[in-house]
Amino acid sequence: MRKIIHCDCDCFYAAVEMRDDPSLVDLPIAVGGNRERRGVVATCNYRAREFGVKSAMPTGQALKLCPDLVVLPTSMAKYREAAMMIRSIFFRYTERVEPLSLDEAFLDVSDSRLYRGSATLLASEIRRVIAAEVGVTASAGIAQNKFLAKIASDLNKPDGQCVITPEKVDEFIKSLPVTRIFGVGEVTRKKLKRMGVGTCGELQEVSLTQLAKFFGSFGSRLHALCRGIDEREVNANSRRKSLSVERTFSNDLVDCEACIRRLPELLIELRARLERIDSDYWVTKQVIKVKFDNFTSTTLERQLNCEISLSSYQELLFEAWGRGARPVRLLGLGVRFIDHSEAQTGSQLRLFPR
Ligand code: DCP
Ligand code: MG
Repeated sequence: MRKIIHCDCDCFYAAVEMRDDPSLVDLPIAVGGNRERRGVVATCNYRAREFGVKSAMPTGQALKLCPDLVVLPTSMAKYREAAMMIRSIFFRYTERVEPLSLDEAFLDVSDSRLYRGSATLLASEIRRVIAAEVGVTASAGIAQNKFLAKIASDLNKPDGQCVITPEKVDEFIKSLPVTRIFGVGEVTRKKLKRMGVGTCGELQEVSLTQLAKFFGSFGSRLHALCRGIDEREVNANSRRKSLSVERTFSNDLVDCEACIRRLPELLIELRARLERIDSDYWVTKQVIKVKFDNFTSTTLERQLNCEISLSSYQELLFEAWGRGARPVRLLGLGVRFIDHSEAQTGSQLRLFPR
């Protein structure tokens, strides 16, 4: 039986800002772009969340919900520094650390002898050290696999932790909404709903054959996850090869121009995601994905000569759209990476903008 800890900082960017200016602690604060420039909230503290403010919300809307909201610009260098300190704390306890983004990671502590092998006590210790040395709080989930640990870390946020012991898994998973399964987005959720499935318990009633028929290879993964089974290793060397954001539109975009109009918002989202991963990734390609109303899809990628830019996504989109030339239900925007540590001195490689 493995022991996995998923550790995730609480309102991370906002927590760093509150640490550096304690007068902010009791105020509702958000970090992100300002209203005038039509920015979005990257995150906000828990005080602001009481007003309904949340990540990815336009700052203008956040200020309507919470007129006293203090909006601070992002200071990525500071967040990165805090993130690196946190990461080095993880490595004191195990080498098997898999960072997911700046503020979260999986730790496989199966072999740890500290605290007589109690992952629960180990998680509290790690959280205590992070608070003492970095000055921000983190929450943790402890379970036998990554899937359950990640869900658990959300349950007692902020500054809390939750253990799902092996004997509790069956009971826990039964009532879990299927939307908590990574990869179950709006489209899958609706499909499942039509099948009468809303929870993992209900999903367990659907046969593997049926799931494979409806969801292809994702079907067998659903079959396992809804039973709390997840064999994925904590992979300390895993490197991302790509990153993308995509959106399915409730109304199809009628033509190429309508698609192009949606690019800026997707690009903002992509840039924010890029900032949250390590800085030693080099972007080598820009990728665009278009899914048409007849469910055919096409992707197009292009080597990057300089920074990622709206104009080159526009060009790619224009070309990709031309392959189907019909209404579009989904647009995706992405990049491919080369790992900095493997990177040769290629003339076409550039670090993405910060
Ligand atoms: N972030 C962002 N844009 C988003 C989501 C997050 O820029 N749409 C940034 C700001 C967050 C950080 O990434 O501080 C970590 O993301 P989390 O999803 O872990 O959110 P928080 O740590 O802010 O809050 P929580 O306490 O819910 O984990
Ligand atoms: Mg977090």
